[in-house]
Amino acid sequence: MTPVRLDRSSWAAPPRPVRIVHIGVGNFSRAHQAWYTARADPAGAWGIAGFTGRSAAVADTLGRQGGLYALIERGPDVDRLEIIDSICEVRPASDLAGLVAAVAAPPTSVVTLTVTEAAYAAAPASAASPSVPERLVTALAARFDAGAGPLAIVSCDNINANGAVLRDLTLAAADRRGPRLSAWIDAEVSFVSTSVDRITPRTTDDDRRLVRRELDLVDDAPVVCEPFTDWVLCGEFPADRPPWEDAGARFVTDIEPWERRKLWLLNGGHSLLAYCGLLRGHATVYDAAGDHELGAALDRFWNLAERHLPAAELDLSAYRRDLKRRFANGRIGYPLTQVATDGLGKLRARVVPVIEAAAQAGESPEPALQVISAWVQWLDGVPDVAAVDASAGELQPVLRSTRGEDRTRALLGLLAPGWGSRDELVIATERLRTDLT
Ligand code: CS2
Repeated sequence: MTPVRLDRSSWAAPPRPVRIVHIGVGNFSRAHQAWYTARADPAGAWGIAGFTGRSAAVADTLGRQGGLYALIERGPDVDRLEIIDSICEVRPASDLAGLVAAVAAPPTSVVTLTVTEAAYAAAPASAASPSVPERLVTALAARFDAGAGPLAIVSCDNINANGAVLRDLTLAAADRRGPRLSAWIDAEVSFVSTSVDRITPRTTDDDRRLVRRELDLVDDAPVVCEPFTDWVLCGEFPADRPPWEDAGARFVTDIEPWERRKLWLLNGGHSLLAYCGLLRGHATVYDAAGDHELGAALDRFWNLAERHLPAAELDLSAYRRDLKRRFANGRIGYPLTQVATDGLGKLRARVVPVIEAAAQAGESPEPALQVISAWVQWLDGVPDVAAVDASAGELQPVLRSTRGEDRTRALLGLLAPGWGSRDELVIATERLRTDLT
């Protein structure tokens, strides 16, 4: 039988009406928010208009398929495939007019974002390539002018207090355009903080072949993810929202413990395995987690982080057990090079706070500093930092002009204010260099 090309003509249900705008349609958002929306909304009342993030390629492939794609849930033993149909339009990031129109449309009630950690660094905007908050403000200004009413903006990136950080950046960008717009955003637009979790490796040709074999479909844009998923949200939805709780999302009044648990243990653990693992010649999280010495380093890091997390509500031992199980899913093959990208922004969010918490408590931060040390060492071997870090603009001057301990000092200074002059951190980072390699 000749496989059918996946597109809207081969799909029975009509496209859902667009009520959500998503910025940063990558694999993760398609394994996560789009999956939650599809699952929570069987009647098809909530469609997503997606805009790409850094890579525009998915606008073509997914756009040709009318937003449809197969999601491959890759368990330790089997794959489960389903077609996700919550995305109805896909546009490139360059389509600012499209974003403006979608956000200003009265039926739109929610804007979700997965734009990566680097987008939250208060980068100076330029007219040629506006920052994410600048684009958001342009779109919000149009909504204000259209009198289209309140809206919720939901950040789904791996940084602490992501909603509050995005709110500050957006209000600062709005202030530059005049007080009426920022007053309206302040009163009518809510910024929801969320903690998101689902391990989503890059798609391979084997995955495309699997969809062809299993579903008789030609899908150029399938997504692979682990079966586990979690979404914790905190904030108001002044318009409406899909009943995401029907798909397992949790709404809480205090997000901080949840986001810290996830950022420090899962993401921090990933970064430890990535930098130390790459230096030791491993390729995937599975390989690195199976390395005895790295497993022990991970436990030391988690022990330190755990001492600075609230124990009672978080059930940390079960969480850690679960993480070990998730990292040991050999069929996921999550590449360490994928985790290693964008280290500057990622480490600021997932490892720096653990080091600060330990230092403030008078404890040795070394189990966490080990990750920074491995990152510094790994950067020494990176030929072109622009290819591996969205914050290359900050890293390049340091990498060009420093060597050895000076470089370590300068990199620490980029990670956190004041760290460049903390001799004890510089010395320990240098000393830890050889520990796990
Ligand atoms: C990973 C995350 O690549 C990385 O930096 O740590 O993408 C991680 O897989 C997700 O946050 C899991 O929810």
